[in-house]
Amino acid sequence: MKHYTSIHDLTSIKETVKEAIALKKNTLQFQELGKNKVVGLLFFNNSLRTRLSTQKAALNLGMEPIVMNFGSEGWQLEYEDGTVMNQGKSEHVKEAAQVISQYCDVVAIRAFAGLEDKEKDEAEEVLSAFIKYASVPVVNMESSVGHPLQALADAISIEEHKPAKEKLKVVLSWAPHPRALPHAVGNSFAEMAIANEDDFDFVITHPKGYELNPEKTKGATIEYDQKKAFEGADFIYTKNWSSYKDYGQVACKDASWTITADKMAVTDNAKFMHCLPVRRNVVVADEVIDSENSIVIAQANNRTYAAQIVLKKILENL
Ligand code: AN0
Ligand code: CP
Repeated sequence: MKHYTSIHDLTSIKETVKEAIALKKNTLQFQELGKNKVVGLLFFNNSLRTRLSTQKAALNLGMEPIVMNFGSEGWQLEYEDGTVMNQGKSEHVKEAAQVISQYCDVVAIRAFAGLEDKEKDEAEEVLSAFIKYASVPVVNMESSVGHPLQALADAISIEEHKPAKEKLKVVLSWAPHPRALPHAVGNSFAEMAIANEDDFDFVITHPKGYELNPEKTKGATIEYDQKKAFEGADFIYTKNWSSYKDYGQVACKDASWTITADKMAVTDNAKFMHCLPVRRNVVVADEVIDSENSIVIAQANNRTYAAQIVLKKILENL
């Protein structure tokens, strides 16, 4: 594998999940693979899990992680070609990406959607510029439209916590949030779940008008009645996203979409999942996130092994 920008960069999600679970049993077995190799983690936005778990993954592989926060520490980058740079931006991504490639064997990038200009977000300005100008492999640590390391960790978590059933009912439920959030987590979870359609009966539930990009959800069942969607579910994956149609707007803050124990009661003893960070008692009630069925902490732990298996595949191909 060269770059990891989407879950579809994996030859097989199923095989990768198996490999990650095997890796978990002996996390330091590939220490030689990353020896004298550097991964540069570039953050254009905040992070807790991605930042720490990707560093941990690199250390487990014997790599040296170096981290830079562009939001507060880097020069402001210009992305447009041919601009007269006489405004706020100090450096063009053309130079920045080539320079960083001389210091790093792999570059990983977090750059959220701006949620103002749909076309610009869908063009993945930051991620694509690094793929274009960097001479080393690029890993997506949540871009405008995807969070494939999260989706891989989610797939690992489902495999580890699934009941013994032929087919699992996996539900992605929108929940309210005071701020406008990106579509990346929802998109990547949907892509992963749809790719697993032989094993998952995948349902997305959200208020009318909150449809994600239909290209990302082709093959999923959309159910506007949240309680109906929850019936018989094995996994409830919750996430807020802002409107896609009315791009970036918070059109609904309806508290009746919060995940509560009475909704979980209609599931088949479903596990509760969320990528974190989560706003308690807005997105999910304490009684659910603190319940035995909540696997959010185990899910966050799997971020390390998702990143580790991805970095391992990239190192093997250097
Ligand atoms: C981000 C999002 O919704 O994309 C990161 C989630 C991993 N969440 C927030 O900004 C709260
Ligand atoms: N789930 C996730 O990506 O968390 P962070 O934003 O804290 O990295």
